[in-house]
Amino acid sequence: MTNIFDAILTVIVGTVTGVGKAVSTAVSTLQDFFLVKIGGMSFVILGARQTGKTTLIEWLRHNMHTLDGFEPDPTAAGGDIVPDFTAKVGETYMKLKPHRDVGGEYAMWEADWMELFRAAQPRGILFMMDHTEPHLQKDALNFVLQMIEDEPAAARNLKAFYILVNKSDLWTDEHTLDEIMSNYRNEQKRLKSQSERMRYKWHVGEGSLETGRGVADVMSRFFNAIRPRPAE
Ligand SMILES: Nc1nc2c(ncn2[C@@H]2O[C@H](COP(=O)(O)OP(=O)(O)OP(=O)(O)O)[C@@H](O)[C@H]2O)c(=O)[nH]1
Ligand SMILES: [Mg+2]
Repeated sequence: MTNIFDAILTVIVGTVTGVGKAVSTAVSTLQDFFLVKIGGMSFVILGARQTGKTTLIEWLRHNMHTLDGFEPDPTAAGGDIVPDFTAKVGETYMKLKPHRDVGGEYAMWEADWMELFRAAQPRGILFMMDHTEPHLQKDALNFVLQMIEDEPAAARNLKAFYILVNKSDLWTDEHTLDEIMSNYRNEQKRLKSQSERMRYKWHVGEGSLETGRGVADVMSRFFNAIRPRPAE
């Protein structure tokens, strides 16, 4: 088994006002400030195979610029190492430490996802989906909901569960988001009742990492939902 701490995305986050174009200076000032004032938080990116987890990390790494010619291979068991990077989401600068990017094949759920969840005790779960294979994605979503249920210690920091239905460039002409999500009615009911009981926010958003459409909006909302409130 790989060291599960390698699979955590740790984020240090904050808002900078009055920042001009000197992003690198701003980011280092911000890190000094927020490392002391706020500390870190963690979120995990889960989702069935080939839904865009690796692409999302790459897109954040490129400060949310659309990616040309990025053609990832499926992420293998144990994951891939990703170097640290900084990214800006909305007005929020982040230092991300994505030690490892985990894969979405069924065999990895029980092993990699479960241990990742226990070790990360994440503030946020970003669950990636697309318009294909509803049976498989339903299983993946139920697996995560059950994991939250079964692992209260790991779920205790959870503030937000966001679903991102990716690849809208491929489905938006034929389907609405509601049509796609109608395959997941029971799961959404389950998510709603669990979120009320455990007091986390949930949201379903859509976007395309291919064109960049919609994703920045979902990510800003997500980071806002999991951001620790600075001490008064
Ligand atoms: N058309 C389109 N393709 C996308 C989009 N986002 C990702 N892809 C493609 O979808 C495929 C899977 O993307 P990955 O990022 O590897 O998905 P993953 O979730 O990391 O996959 P696993 O590691 O196998 O679990 C790749 O060929 C991507 O180029 C999108 O918004 N639109
Ligand atoms: Mg991957």
